[in-house]
Amino acid sequence: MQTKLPEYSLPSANGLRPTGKRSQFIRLLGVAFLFITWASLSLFRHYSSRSDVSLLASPRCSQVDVLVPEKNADVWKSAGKTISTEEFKLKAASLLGGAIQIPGESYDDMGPVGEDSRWEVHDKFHRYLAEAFPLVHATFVLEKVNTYGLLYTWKGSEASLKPLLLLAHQDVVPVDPNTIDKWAHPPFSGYFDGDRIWGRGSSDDKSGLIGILSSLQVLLENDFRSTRTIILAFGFDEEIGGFQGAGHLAPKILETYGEDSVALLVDEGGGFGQEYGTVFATPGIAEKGSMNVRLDVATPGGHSSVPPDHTSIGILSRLLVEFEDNPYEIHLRRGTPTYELFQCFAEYSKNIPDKLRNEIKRSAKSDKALLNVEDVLFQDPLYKSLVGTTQAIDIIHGGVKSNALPEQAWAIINHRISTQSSTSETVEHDTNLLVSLAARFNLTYTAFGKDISPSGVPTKGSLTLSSPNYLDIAPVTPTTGNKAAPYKLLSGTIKATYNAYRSLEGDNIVVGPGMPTGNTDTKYYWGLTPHIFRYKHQNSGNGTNTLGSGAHTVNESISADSFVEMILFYATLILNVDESTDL
Ligand SMILES: *[C@@H]1O[C@H](CO)[C@@H](O)[C@H](O)[C@H]1NC(C)=O
Ligand SMILES: *[C@@H]1O[C@H](CO)[C@@H](O)[C@H](O)[C@H]1NC(C)=O
Ligand SMILES: CC(=O)N[C@H]1CO[C@H](CO)[C@@H](O)[C@@H]1O
Repeated sequence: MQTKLPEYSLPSANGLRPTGKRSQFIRLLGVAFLFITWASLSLFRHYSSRSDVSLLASPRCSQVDVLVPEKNADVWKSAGKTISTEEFKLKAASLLGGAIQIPGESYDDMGPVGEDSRWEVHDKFHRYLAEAFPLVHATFVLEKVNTYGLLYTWKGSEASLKPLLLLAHQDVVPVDPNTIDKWAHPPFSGYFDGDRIWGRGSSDDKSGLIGILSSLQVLLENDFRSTRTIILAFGFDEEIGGFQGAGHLAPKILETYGEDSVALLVDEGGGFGQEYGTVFATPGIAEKGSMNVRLDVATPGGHSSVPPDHTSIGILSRLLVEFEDNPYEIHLRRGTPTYELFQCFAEYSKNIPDKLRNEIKRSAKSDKALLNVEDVLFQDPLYKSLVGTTQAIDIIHGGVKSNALPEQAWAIINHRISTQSSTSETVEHDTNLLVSLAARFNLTYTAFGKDISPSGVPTKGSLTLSSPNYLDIAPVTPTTGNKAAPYKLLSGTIKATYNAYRSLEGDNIVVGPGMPTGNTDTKYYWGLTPHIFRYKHQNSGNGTNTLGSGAHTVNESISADSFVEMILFYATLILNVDESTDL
């Protein structure tokens, strides 16, 4: 991380548009795939009472029917047959294993493409893909964007239909060399033990990338001919913000197809899993915003033998205490993705404690019940963080010598902005918070480009607030109403895949809105479609292990069965989207 961030002043929030500086910020964002389902479900454990409640139809968290390809039924059946063989599982495991063996680690201090040789490993990865998926490479046109970004296009026979866009990323987070001996199997072995495929990227996100290509390879082998254009965009630096990969791929696609030109976009994200008897899938339909706020305090220097009452460091400390003493007020609000997901739990979790179920249901009308639900849910800090605007003082700097008064001191506060709030609200909140302290310390006060110094006080120094970088909250993907066709198609596809993989009939998996705590490459794609889904059909089991797959840590692995089901999901999705007349 750079210690000196670029400075600029923030315009009114409505005027915020992606800029180079915004992109630099995106680099700083951690990417987490802690999806809401598992957090919440484990919370429900705090309640011990259990009772079985049958699934009842309800207007809240309404579910769609299983959606099975019809026009493409033959392709789906024959591809499904291939995918369900033991031979296919072995092949899939070996394809993923081979991909894991070509690391592609993204480090925070990566230099530009062409200058930093660490990017070059992706060349080898590209050669691997071309060999592993010959039919895909014979069918799709492949363009390389900013050298390592992969843009695959297969023009459908019907040019008037909006394309399907599938995303995944080639890069992985680095493996800490000190942890290598803690892995059950070496992190870049791609070892398949007959049950799981091991290594960095097995879950995040080489399974997505290899899963998408495998599904297309199988569909092509089974004579699929696409009506709708299919675009695949694989960035190569998602783990450090995606600026060089998705940051170049998205504008390129936008240039070719225009605004709002894509039917739907699916990127990595939430999966599915079971707790208390009900299986939930939680595609991410929203993402929080993010903003770094820098506080600069400047005061006159001098010898520390004749100090003022407050040095710049002392003043800065007091300002920071003010932040921690006044965290953002956080409330659960109706209509937000998190709240609607709780409604799904109340509606469909077979064994959720009655008391909590009733309160969640009552909260649709009763403010008191809403507060009760909030009380319970906010006992888990993860929830509070997901729902509200957070603040973390992450960098502090000041002083150069033990006998010299510090002329400058600065700190950076990282905010993750609630989907219920905005960049401008965050700016306003932080500005107002320090007004009286600026006056008390007799400082001139410049906040986000505006001079709001108190008048008539002698100047003892200056306080400047600025935002070196920020990311607005993502537009929320429609899940209800007349714009929800893509969400419904995705939901029906999830159900069809789940059933087909297990030879089940009827409704066996509930789909509800999810949200990641961090950001994905989708942040670059907002202009292409409002229908952005962060979903990977990955089985998280019984919800006991939040990052069960070891993503970003030791022992990252994926079960081969789960990977095969993921491939079936992509194949089903591609066929359903291909024949849909609703998109
Ligand atoms: C990784 O898995 C191995 C084998 O199951 C286990 O011995 C080891 O403790 C795990 N490492 C961590 C850090 O969980
Ligand atoms: C600010 O200025 C006022 C008016 O001169 C003075 O009374 C007060 O002590 C000053 N406060 C600080 C912290 O210097
Ligand atoms: C989704 C999933 O893997 N659920 C499992 C949870 O645990 C029960 C009991 O072991 C299994 O039967 C489910 O398949």
